[in-house]
Amino acid sequence: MNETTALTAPSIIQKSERVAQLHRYWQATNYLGAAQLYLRDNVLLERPLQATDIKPRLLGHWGTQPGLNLIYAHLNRLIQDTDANVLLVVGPGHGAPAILANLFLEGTLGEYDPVFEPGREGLSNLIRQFSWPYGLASHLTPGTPGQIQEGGELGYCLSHAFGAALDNPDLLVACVIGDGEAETGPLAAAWHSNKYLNPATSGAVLPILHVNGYKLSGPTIFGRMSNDELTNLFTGYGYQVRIVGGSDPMQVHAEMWQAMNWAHRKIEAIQQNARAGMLTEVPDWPMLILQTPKGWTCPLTVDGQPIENTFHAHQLPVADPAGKPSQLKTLEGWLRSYHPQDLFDESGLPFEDVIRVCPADTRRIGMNLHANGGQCLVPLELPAFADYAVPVPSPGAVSVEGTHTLAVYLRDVFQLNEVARNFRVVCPDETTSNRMTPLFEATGRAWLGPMVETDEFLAPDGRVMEILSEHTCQGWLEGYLLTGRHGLFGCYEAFIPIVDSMLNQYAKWLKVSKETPWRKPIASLNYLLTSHVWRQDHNGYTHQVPSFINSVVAKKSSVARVYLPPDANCLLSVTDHCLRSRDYINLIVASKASQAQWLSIEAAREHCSRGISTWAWAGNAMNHPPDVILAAAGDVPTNEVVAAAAILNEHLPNLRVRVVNVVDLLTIMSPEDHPHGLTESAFVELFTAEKPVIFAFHGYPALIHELLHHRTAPLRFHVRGYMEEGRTTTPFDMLVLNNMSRYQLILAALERLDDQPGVTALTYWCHGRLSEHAAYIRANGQDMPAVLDWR
Ligand SMILES: Cc1ncc(C[n+]2csc(CCOP(=O)(O)OP(=O)(O)O)c2C)c(N)n1
Ligand SMILES: [Mg+2]
Repeated sequence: MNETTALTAPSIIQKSERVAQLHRYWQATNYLGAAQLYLRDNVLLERPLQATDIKPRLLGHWGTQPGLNLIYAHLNRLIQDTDANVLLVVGPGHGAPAILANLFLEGTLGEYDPVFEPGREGLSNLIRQFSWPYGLASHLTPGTPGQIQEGGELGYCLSHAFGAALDNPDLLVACVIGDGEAETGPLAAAWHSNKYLNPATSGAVLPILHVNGYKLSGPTIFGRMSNDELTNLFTGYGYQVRIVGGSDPMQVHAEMWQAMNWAHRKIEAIQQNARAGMLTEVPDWPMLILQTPKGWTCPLTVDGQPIENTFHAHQLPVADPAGKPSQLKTLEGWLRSYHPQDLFDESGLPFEDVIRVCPADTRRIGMNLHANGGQCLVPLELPAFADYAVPVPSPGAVSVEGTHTLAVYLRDVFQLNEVARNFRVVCPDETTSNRMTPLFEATGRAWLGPMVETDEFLAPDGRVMEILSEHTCQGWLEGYLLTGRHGLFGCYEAFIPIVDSMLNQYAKWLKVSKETPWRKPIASLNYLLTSHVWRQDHNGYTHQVPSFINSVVAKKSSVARVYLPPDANCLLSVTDHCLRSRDYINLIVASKASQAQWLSIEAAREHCSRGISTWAWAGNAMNHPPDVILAAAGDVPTNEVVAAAAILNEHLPNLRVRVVNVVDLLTIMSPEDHPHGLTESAFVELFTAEKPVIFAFHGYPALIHELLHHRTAPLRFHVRGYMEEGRTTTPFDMLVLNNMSRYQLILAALERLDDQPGVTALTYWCHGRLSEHAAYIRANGQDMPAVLDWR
């Protein structure tokens, strides 16, 4: 659409009149934003401002607000003129009062919560409830209509925006990035998302870098770069850059109006070209850089100190209006500078022309369907996982690479959902290494950049998203899930803690979403961690980090789930379950190495649905009470426990050993602590009330003690796991180094048994084996045959 048609679209009002209206709207949002920070009464300044009108606790941020309001106003105008379907992602989520002010004026806030309906009462509620205990939060939250991120922790808006745009061809995701935020590593990496977004099949992202010059108490790097430097940098990233800047509102409005039209036209041209089959390279998507003063329109100085356009404007330009009469006057002058009486009538409603820039109905930003992703969720069509089963004639009879088996199943998930286009895998370039190459029989690796003959599996429309940035992988997937689609994050176990902090924020989002009545359930965030701590044959100590389990377990029990499938059939069952689940963070840890298989697919289904069960075939207690219990959680620990039980049975046939396997880790927690926790009676049925339990765990042993805290007689649980002992060595030596080899598990059991014939001999035998192992690997460079050939 060109400028002329844009002008005639909604009405015949002259552009200058519309700019004036847009400005009045901006003034109204600025007024409401500032008022939210300070006022508990006299919200429209109908009488002189008094100290008692000021909130007792002043919280919140002003500095980012005028820029956010300006962007929102101009997006509204663009939507009116083009009918664009705009999802707004706001990096500086600390500017919540600005976004709330816009949602209030467009009416959506009141539609979600009648307490904020337009009118005097709603307006008072908005202003009073901001930052009030149990009122509106000082950051964006899942309770904010139209939003898919809180922005509390900075750095993720751009990857979220790209994740939201994927496979949403009609969506325009406008993304406001703070200039401080743009200094973060995750944000810096996310610029490259343009190499993955196919304009033929996906929507567009319009990045708007909000250069107000300052972060919290210092200048920003971007704020002190010249326009040439900025243009060169972002041109190098592949964007067409347009800079809008100034401190004269009317000039900025005029430039921003044009810039928005320019960006929209560029986006349309890129999409039309690609959709006509003419995509040949990474499109040069438009981006805007908005340079306006931090805290724009607040007092220039307060008590002689410069405020506007300095870092002092970040939070509260006027720090103590209730305590200092001079500051009360300054605040009143500032608030009155917006002329609230000219913006709102006596009933507290905005004058009609003030909100004429707001789009109608579902085009309002607060009403964007995709922001409440559960509303657009189409369940995945999943193949019957049993069709992919590994035949297991008897426990341990065959060995396979579990992730390869799973990849064949996931390949068909891609195929079955090819038309719905609602499933993606993200991964920091490890899909092949993780033995998941079968995925590429169904789809490619997304890639719009240049390709050479020796590349493998690259495709402009690939659904496996590989970038060596765990942050970007996580951000894309979050954006994709939050807008109602499905996915899986495949990652080396050692490097997933890079996104630990993103996990924290996402878990908080999910918890609060579940408590927000209008948020519909979305597909769970599924992690598949392979290449795990116990099988780092060629990477060694740096790649041995099982700490992500601790991170997930620490999250609210309503969202955290941890699965340690002991073999490929269990991995299939668990993954099928996770892909069907909603609103959880599912952590699956499974080795990519070839491993013994234990359960038939029927037995795997049964075991996984219980989450924990006795493996009668692996022990010898049958229906009798056991003398000792060997428990395992994790594929490698399972192998050791099964081996230890077999050796015990061979050497001490009268000793009753029970083997318990844990696939759903949190079943061992008490039901008061986690919804998956077994009842105490079921727990005692498995572990007895007093017998010793030797527990081999995939991760750090202290975690199991923590999880068992409320269980019957927890001190009889003796946990072995990773103790930060590692190096480049054999797989079995890793177990020995960490005291979790079969021989050490047996020794741990024997220590806790009453003396009985054979115990001393077996103790000597185990020590002998350990000495033999130490000598053997040093001499031969691999594990001894007794271990390698054991079935
Ligand atoms: C990752 C992260 N580090 C630090 C902070 C603390 N913090 C909150 S706001 C802010 C400054 C943000 O500056 P900018 O992105 O430029 O936003 P604006 O100027 O628009 O307020 C900082 C450092 C944070 N929220 N997230
Ligand atoms: Mg800034």
